Order: sequence, then C-alpha cells, then structure tokens
Amino acid sequence: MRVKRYVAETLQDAMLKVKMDMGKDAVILHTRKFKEGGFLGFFGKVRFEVTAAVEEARPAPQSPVPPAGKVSPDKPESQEKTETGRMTAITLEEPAETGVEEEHDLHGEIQEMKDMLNEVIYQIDMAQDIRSLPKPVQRFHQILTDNDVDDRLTKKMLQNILKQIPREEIGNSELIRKSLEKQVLRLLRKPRPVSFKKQALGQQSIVLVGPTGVGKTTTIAKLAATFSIVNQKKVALITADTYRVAAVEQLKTYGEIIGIPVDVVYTPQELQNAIARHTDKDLVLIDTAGRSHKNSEQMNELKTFLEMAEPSDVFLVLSATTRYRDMMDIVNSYSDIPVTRLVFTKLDETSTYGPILNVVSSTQKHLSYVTVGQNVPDDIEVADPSKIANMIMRER
Ligand SMILES: Nc1nc2c(ncn2[C@@H]2O[C@H](COP(=O)(O)OP(=O)(O)OP(=O)(O)O)[C@@H](O)[C@H]2O)c(=O)[nH]1
Ligand SMILES: [Mg+2]
Repeated sequence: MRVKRYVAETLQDAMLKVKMDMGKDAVILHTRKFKEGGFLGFFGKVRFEVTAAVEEARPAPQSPVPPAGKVSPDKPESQEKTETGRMTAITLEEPAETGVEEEHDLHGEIQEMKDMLNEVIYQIDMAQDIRSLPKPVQRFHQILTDNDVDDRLTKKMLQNILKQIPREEIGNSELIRKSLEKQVLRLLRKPRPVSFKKQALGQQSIVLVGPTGVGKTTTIAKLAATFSIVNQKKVALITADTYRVAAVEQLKTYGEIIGIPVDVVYTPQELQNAIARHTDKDLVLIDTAGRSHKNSEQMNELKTFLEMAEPSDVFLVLSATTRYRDMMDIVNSYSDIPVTRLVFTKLDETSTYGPILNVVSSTQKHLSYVTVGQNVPDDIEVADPSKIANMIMRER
C-alpha cells in the first residue's frame, strides 16, 4: 500500500491531486484544513491536506467499497476494515453501473459522508484556532459555548474581536466584552413589540403559532390583559384551536376574566369572517393549536388558515427550554409559514440564552416578547436585547 499526503488550496483540488496521482481507487485516510502563516491562525491562507492510500498492485477490479458502517454480505468484515482503513474513509471510485435507485442511494450516502467529513474538518479547524487564541478571548469562547451559542456564530464574533482590537490590547477583557456585546446586540436586532403608534393601521390581527405546550394560549392571555386593561385598547380573541375542548375553555375563561369577546372558528373561512367582524377593535389575537413540527399535514392546514386570515403579524412562539437542535428543526419546519416575529417563553425555566441569539440570527426575524413565568398578565416583557446579551455573556 502506498500512502501519500497532498496539500492544495481547496479540498476539491487536493482530491483532484489524489485522483490524478493515485487513480480512482485511492482511499482517503485523513483530511485536514489548516492555515499557513498569518496572525493567531486567523489571517493565514487556508490549505487542505488529504492523506490518501492506494493498493500498489491491485488484483482484478473489485466492486466499490461500501460506505462506512455498511458491510456487504459477501465480503468478510476484516477485509473491509483493511481496505477503508478508518470509519470516514471514502473511495474516489466512480459508482458502478447499478440500478437507478441503488445509484441514488450510493450518491446520497457519499454526500452524507462528505458532509460528515466536512463537519469533522470544521471541528478540527475550530479546535486548532481556539487553542491559538489569547487567553481572555479563549475565556469568552468558553462562555459563549457554555451558553449554547452556535459554534460558527461564536467563531465569527471572535474573529471580529481579533480584527477590531489592536494586538497590544488583546489581553483587555473589558474591551473584548464590549466588542462582543456590540456584536450580540447587532445580531439580536431591535425588538418589535405590538405598536399602536401608526393609527392608520386600524385593526391589527396577530396569530400565534408554535409547537405544542410552549405557552401560546397563556401568552395571548397576557397580551390581551395588558392591552385591554392597562392600555385601554379594544381587544378581541379568536381561537382556531378546536382540537381539544379544554383549549377552547381555556381561552374562554381568560376572555371572561379580562372581559373581552372570544370567538371559536373551525375553518379558514370562519376565521376570515371573524376577523372582519372585529374591525372596530384595535387588536385581534388569534390562538392556534400546537403543531408538531414533524406533522406536515398539520403544517399545511395552518398555512391555509393563514392564507385566508391574512393577519398583520404571525408570532412564532418558542420555548427557551427547547434544546438548540430541536429548536432549529422547529424553526425550519415553519419556513413555509409567513412568520413575522419571534416570542420566547419560559425564560424563567432556563439560564441558557444562546439559542435565542442563534434563532434570531438565522431567521433574521425580530424578537417581540419574552415570557418569564405562568402569571397572567405579569410574566411577559418586551424582549430586551441588552438583558439577553448580558445573560449570554455571563459566566456559568
Ligand atoms: N414557567 C413558565 N411556564 C409557562 C410560561 N408560559 C406558559 N407556561 C406554562 O406552560 C404550560 C402550557 O401553556 P399553554 O399556554 O397552554 O401552551 P400552548 O402553547 O397554548 O399549548 P397547546 O395549545 O397545547 O399547544 C402551562 O402550564 C403554562 O402555565 C412561562 O413563561 N414560564
Ligand atoms: Mg394553547
């Protein structure tokens, strides 16, 4: 077996070198992204190193090596291991002439492995860069990581710090903190709560959507009570959550306590009619049933409701207690829904605020409110980016 290392400016070029030199039977043993020269690894030139191996005198051509984790039944496992060398090994062999489906499968699996490999490269690259950072910057890296701020976002912010702060001042934690705070605030954007400033707007209708149990109905009650009792606005409630009798009862009870009407609608047409009936109101708040982001039928139904209702705003309600990965799955599943604002609930139940930053940054939607407890109407606040930024930069 011949083993050799190839370095190029892109991974594709390095792979091409391997293919040119070793042929399509080459097996990738290791891939690495690194930087040559520069300051603290940040301003260097990116290089890709690929270590590949090839059998020198290969016997008759064999069928392609199955992807990692898949062992073809007619080959002993030990043979697979010596051929691929390690779990992430990829052959450069063209797919054999198989049926269309098998070919698709193979392409899909190769793509999956490539993605995995890229993630590994990224992780290695990240770890190397972090170790070369000055200690105070490393400390902030740790804080952001502990607060579940997305790795890529963290790295981008730290890169900006290194660009902004002169080399001789890089030990100054206060400067780093200020630069970081500025960046976090910029990413969090200005909050956009419900506003009655533009009187010309007339009636505003707001639909709250989101996964089950995040606190949509409670948030509606908090908003309704605040605007109706404190701000003396004319408010009406509509619920399209007719899946559970208890859901209708829940909103009706709130309506009775606050002293405002509650309509129950079963179809998109009824929703449109109900909104039209309330043109004398300043604010119409519309509750919806919690959707499982994995149920596309429910999501389509919600879409139809919204297309008919044409609300002024759609608030996506997310619980701050949801794990970041799950939160991103939820956000992605709402990509067809015309969400205009974000509400985060249950901030009182977590001390990890990084996912709020991640979601705002990736969706580019404005925050409106955060909720901080079960009490109606007290436990709701207009989202305060400074507060959130401080929580994100707090040592845990
Ligand atoms: N700790 C805490 N609990 C909250 C908050 N907001 C809502 N809850 C609680 O979360 C639970 C679910 O609230 P709901 O308002 O019924 O949630 P929902 O999103 O309408 O639920 P579905 O209609 O079933 O999808 C209730 O026990 C609420 O009291 C909050 O900010 N903090
Ligand atoms: Mg509800």
